[in-house]
Amino acid sequence: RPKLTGPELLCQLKKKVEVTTLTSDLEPFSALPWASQLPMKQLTSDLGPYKSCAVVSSAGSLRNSGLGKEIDSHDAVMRFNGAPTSGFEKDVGSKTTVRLINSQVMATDEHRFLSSSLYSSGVLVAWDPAPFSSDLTQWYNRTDYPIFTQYQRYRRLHPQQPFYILHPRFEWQLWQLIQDNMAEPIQKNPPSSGILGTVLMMSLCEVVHVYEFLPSRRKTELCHYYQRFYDAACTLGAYHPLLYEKNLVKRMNLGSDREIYMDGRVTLPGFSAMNC
Ligand code: NCC
Repeated sequence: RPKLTGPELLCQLKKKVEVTTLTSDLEPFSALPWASQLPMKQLTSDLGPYKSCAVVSSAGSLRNSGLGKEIDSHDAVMRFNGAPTSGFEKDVGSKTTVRLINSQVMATDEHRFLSSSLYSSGVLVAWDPAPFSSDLTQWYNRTDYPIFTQYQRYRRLHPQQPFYILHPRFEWQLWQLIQDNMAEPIQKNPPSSGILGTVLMMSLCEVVHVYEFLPSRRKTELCHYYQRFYDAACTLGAYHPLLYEKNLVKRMNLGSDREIYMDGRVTLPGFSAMNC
């Protein structure tokens, strides 16, 4: 199989991976009593389009980056899981337009998902590592973490806040694209929140800047910019095919290697701005 160029990869991504969310009319959810809590429309038809967007990884290398102003200058900013802005504004900014969270964050006590104000601003998007090619009923009856009970609880507490759930098909379409472009077999676990969110923003924005997903000169074993916890696996991956995701993003980057090295910044075109 020939190795695709950056532009070819981008076009394949646009063609093969569709950002899909659960809607209230989707089976089997439509038959459930709480189905009306799900949005009526797709995230991609409710949100944007934006001109310029920032995706802020939670990497420890954001510490002392001074990127806050630059990040906030974008029209929309995506953050992940429990990543805070308060106290870290200089390095990560303060604007949050979309927060992508995994089901573990929704369901484990330490994150205080139902009570913390961290989650109550902006648009929420949640995902759960669904089994590969499982149908929705199978997944619903056996989610990794109780994403649906927590979703219903949260929606009752915050009925006005937009809150979407990613369709597992999107996770596995992206996983397949990563696998199709790697020489070796990769682990059959869904891609990380970081790459899921990057592709989500590519479908909403003309241009997407991703910060410290590809580590800069500040590369560190510090896992998150907001916690004193050290583990190189946070940057290199263990459960997620993170190294392969990063390889792909490196190939798709429109910016220079120097921008990665100095600022940890990658520049990707939005789907609407691509001529495929
Ligand atoms: O760590 P996490 O991700 O919340 O980080 C969000 C995304 O930023 C990128 N990242 C992060 C740290 C780092 N040093 N380098 C990076 O490139 C990754 O793309 C990452 O996806 C997740 O993907 O949802 C993840 O969530 C955590 C954890 O569940 C939450 O932080 C809540 O505590 C996972 N950690 C564990 O399960 C222990 C992590 O594997 C992936």
